[in-house]
Amino acid sequence: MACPSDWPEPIVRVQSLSERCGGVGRIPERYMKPVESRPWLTEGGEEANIPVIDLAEEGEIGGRVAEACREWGFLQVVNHGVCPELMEAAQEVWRQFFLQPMEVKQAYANSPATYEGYGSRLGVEKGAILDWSDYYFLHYLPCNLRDVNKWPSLPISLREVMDEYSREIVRLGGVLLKMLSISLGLRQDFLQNSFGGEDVGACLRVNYYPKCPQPDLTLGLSSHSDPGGMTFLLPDQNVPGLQVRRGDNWITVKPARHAFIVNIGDQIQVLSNAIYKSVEHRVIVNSAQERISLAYFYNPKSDLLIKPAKELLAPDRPALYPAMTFDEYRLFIRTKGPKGKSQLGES
Ligand SMILES: O=C(O)CCC(=O)C(=O)O
Repeated sequence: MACPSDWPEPIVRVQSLSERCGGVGRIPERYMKPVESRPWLTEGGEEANIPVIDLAEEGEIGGRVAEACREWGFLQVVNHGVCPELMEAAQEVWRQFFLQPMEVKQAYANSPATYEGYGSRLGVEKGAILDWSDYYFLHYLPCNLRDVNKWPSLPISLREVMDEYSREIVRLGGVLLKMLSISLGLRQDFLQNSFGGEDVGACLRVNYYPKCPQPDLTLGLSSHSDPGGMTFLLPDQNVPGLQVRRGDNWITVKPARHAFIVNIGDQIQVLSNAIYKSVEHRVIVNSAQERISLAYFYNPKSDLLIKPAKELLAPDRPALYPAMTFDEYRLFIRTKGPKGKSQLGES
């Protein structure tokens, strides 16, 4: 199975739809979710928030990291060593990119063959109900997939800022993998080695959620779990939107200042034999403000077999997943688009 080289229908930029309706009116039917998937924006917000972990804290944080990964599949890390100015610059260059005229962005229009570039849909199912967002997708690692000519050339500082930002995310990925290995009772280099050592994958999706005149009928990004290893999300500091599933509820994340929101992806759920959970999340939109987030996916080398760690198996805890490469695995989401956790056999 391979991804088709073109979209099944002409691409419509959500930003153009949003600008055309000027914040009032109706959204096209293609963006209206079935009633059971719509967000309930008027409900009293849950007070809970995902755990915040201070990486500079003295003493034992492993227990709290383990609890967050078991119970939430999500945590926020602060004092992670990435300079706040760099985080702000990364947000700002992408804001400037999306504010440019459509012709400039169109030069980077993507296709489902690799998804690299400027996009407006995930999945290639004809007639699918779409999400209220545009995005930009690019590869950083492995080096042979990195082609900076496919990164926007404007604003002028974007490539330099994103190169530095990417290096920092890869460094932080190593720190977190070590922490997760230890907290699972494995050798500290276990997860890094399972991911391919130095040969990990790293790619970025910058999500742009335009203002939406009927936010209660649609979603910026449908419920999904991340197919890869681990995600480092730089949320919009000013506009909430990310919701994490907690049983039958959706918790709206309140980002801590200059935090990264880190979530466990499906590959770590597999490697940990479901001790750590890759949890569904989704994004709501609003009629007052657009929102930008940077989701950096830190992934295993794509042709390595990923399977539950034998150290975590026992007669009463047999392997829950078959061995599979990440290449085979991610084809599911690239063809079907975001669909809960159905790729892990969970409904
Ligand atoms: O925009 C967000 O807050 C979340 C984005 C996300 O879940 C994704 O890009 O996979």
